[in-house]
Amino acid sequence: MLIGRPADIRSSEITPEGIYVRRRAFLRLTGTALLAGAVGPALGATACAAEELESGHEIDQRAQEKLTPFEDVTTYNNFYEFGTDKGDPSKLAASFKPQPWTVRVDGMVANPADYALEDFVKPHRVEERVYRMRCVEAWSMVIPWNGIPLRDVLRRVEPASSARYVAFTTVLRPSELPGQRRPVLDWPYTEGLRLDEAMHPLTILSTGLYGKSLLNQNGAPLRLVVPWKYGFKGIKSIVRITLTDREPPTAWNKAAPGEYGFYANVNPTVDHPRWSQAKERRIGEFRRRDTLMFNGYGDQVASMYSAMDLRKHY
Ligand SMILES: Nc1nc2c(c(=O)[nH]1)N[C@H]1C(S)=C(S)[C@@H](COP(=O)(O)O)O[C@H]1N2
Ligand SMILES: [Mo]
Repeated sequence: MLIGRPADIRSSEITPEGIYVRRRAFLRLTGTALLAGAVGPALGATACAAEELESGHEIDQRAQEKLTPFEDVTTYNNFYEFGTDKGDPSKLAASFKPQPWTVRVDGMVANPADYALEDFVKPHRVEERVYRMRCVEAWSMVIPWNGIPLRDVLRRVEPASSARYVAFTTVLRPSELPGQRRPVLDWPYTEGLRLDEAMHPLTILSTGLYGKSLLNQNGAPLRLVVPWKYGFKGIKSIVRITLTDREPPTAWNKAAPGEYGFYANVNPTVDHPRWSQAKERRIGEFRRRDTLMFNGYGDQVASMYSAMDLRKHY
């Protein structure tokens, strides 16, 4: 059952972490799931999961991974617009104003427009996706996102047949984003995907996590989530989405092209010049884990890269 936008969900209806943990197996088996928030449907989902598990359904070992606690997801962040320390965003983000918010869709599309965020999200089902997230700095989390598939949005604006890439731009607002007053990156932060990556069903635009609207430090009110890529591809606080026929410049690639490629697929066999990518530290755990090819989503995404040398296109 799908309810509305996370913003519509009353705090009394927010699913507590314990219920999220019990719903996990079901979420993995279906790949996506039900709305965020309401406890009734969540319990229904748990019952379904139990039935499927007892009937001997194949269980993905990785389904046993625990969700990263809300506290860690919202206080250990990379969002350089607020500063370069992991604790800066949660400390400095309170004065940022994520509403009202407008998203410009332009470039090679049949329907370019400036959308009020509500209108942008409203036509789409807000789904919950529990994704493993992997930062290029070799730490990882498991996060229950709420969002809409990017491909639903793109189909609605109708990319031209000549479009091959999607470019994204973060808001430029140095008065509220103190990090933008210093030339740490070439502001505003930009990112991009190839059109097939953008249309992949795993790729979402997130509006919330743990059934609540995104907090500013996580990229309110709208950010990209691409679970098989390093975290820096997940651009936050998006104000513009542009369809183009050229690979768009991206903030980290411009800053250090030898360290951050355009593709940035999680790959334990291709090291970053400063960090091995073979293992990762799951936030909240002590022993390091092996990093999985494509962050564990290879069955679903590897075919998009079969003709590419992933050492060259890192
Ligand atoms: N605009 C913007 N988006 C950004 C970043 C940033 O500094 N600015 N950091 C990226 C990096 S490196 C990571 S790992 C993720 C972290 O997202 P989280 O803090 O919600 O976990 O956001 C990505 N999106
Ligand atoms: Mo990152």
